[in-house]
Amino acid sequence: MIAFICVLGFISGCLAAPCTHTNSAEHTEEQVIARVIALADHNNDGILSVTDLAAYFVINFDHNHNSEVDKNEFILQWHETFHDEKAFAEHVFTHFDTNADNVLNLSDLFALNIRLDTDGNGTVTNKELESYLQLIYNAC
Ligand SMILES: [Ca+2]
Ligand SMILES: [Ca+2]
Ligand SMILES: [Ca+2]
Repeated sequence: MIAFICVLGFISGCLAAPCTHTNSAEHTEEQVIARVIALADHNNDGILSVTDLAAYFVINFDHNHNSEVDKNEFILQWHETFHDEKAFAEHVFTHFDTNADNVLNLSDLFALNIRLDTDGNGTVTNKELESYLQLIYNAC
C-alpha cells in the first residue's frame, strides 16, 4: 500500500513531503475524518456549502478575529480539536490554502468547494468531503 501511494508521489506529495499521521489521542484517520465532517456540516443535512465551510473553518479557527485563518491559527486549532500532531495539521493546511499564500480565507473556501465537488453537480456532499480528506491523509 505504501509503495502504491509512493508511485503516485508526484501527485500526492509523498516523495516531496513525507510525514506520518500521528494522533495524540490515538484517534484513527477514520475517526478524525468523521469528526471533521460532523463539525463542518453545521445543520447536518449532508451537504457542505461554502457557508458551512466558512462557518466552521473560519469562525472557529480565526483566533484574532481578522476574518481569516493564518497557518499558526489553523495548526493550533486543528491540533486542539482533532489531536493530530502539528506537522500533520500543517499538511492539511497546505491542502486547504488553495492559493498558497499561508492564509485561509473565503477565496480559498470557494476554490476548495469547487475542488471538493468531484462529480461537478454544484453541491458538496459529506461523502465528497470524506473522499478528499482521505486523499489528504493518504498523501501524508
Ligand atoms: Ca485570524
Ligand atoms: Ca489562501
Ligand atoms: Ca457533488
